[in-house]
Amino acid sequence: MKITDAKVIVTCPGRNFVTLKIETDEGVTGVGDATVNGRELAVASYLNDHVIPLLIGRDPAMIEDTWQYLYRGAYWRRGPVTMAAIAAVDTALWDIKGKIAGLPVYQLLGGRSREGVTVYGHANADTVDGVLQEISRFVNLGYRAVRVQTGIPGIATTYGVSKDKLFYEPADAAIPTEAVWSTDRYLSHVPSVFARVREEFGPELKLLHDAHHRLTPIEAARLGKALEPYALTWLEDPVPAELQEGFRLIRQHTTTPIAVGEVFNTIWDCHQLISEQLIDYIRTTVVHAGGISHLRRIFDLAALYHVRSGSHGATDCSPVCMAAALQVDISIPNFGLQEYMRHTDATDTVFPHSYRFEDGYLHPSSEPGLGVDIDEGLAALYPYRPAALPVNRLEDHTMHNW
Ligand code: CS2
Ligand code: MG
Repeated sequence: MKITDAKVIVTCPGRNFVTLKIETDEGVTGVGDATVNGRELAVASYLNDHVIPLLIGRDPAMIEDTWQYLYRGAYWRRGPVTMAAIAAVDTALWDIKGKIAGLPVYQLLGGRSREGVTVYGHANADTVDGVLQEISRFVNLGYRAVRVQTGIPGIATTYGVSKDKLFYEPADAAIPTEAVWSTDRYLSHVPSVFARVREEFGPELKLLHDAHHRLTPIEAARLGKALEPYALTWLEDPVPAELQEGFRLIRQHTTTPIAVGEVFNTIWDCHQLISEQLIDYIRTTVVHAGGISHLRRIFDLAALYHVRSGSHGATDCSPVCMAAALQVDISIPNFGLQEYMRHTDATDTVFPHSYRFEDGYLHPSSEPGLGVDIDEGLAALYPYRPAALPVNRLEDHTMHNW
């Protein structure tokens, strides 16, 4: 069997997505998500100019050799663009392998390890009362876990509080919009929000919170300690994670579990965090961390150190990424949680898929392959639209982390 062609499809059914479709001489095709929010065209070019010419004529069954070829052969290894391109190829080849075998990919990864994939939704609002309403909505939809994000008094807008409640698209302008941030206001407000949430919903509901890379380790330690009475499932991205040993300081002060990794793209980005047990959940996902093959390596390393998965699943992870992530989630032994930010109806129509939400779980497709495709005709109706993620400045205008 040979790869005969591959194409990059950029579409914008409400937000931009980049999808790789690989074709073979036996008519079997496979798809892979290559979307990096705000850098979509960079990945599209990397695929078109530096990857697809190398794929033509290769045996699609040689998934590992192709991964190693594209990784080691790049010379300039790692990084979000390179690894998203490799991820898309890897995912599409697993899709093809499943179709050839007549099996869903999870059967090639060792089969099911659980009935369903527990997911969490995003409850967010400007006010605490609004948050309580949103949490009720997700509980009534059957969610067992909810991420809680609120507005901060004295700050006009903040991460995670979206206009549209079912999905969240922060990349809202061609030139980054600028938000203002105050760590002091944030730290003095958030614990009171979780006190109200626990008072309203009791101890059972799994609660999560995303600090979105905005604190220093001692600030994160202070927040983690303040949140201990509310028993969060995880505090996410407390600090920018380039300094992996910086998490030792957080660990010294708080038992609030830590989740990190959505911006990581290789196992080396999280090796120290995992092997020193500085985190409790690793949030790497298919599209950003080298595809199904590399994600499995990360989760297998994590399993040695009691670290569970908690894969990123924001709106900018396409249904192709979600379909692939669920094939991994259902099979690994150390699954933790899967983020599930729903997509617009237009997106779901462009990407027909057979995973489904039921009773707080996502259930992966059992069709051969990944159980997702892209309708190229429909995709062509939604041309690319320049969109960048916001930037964040402190109140004195100093650049901060968004
Ligand atoms: C967030 C993401 O879902 C999350 O945990 O961190 O929404 C993130 O802000 C976006 O994926 C960025 O494109
Ligand atoms: Mg996050």
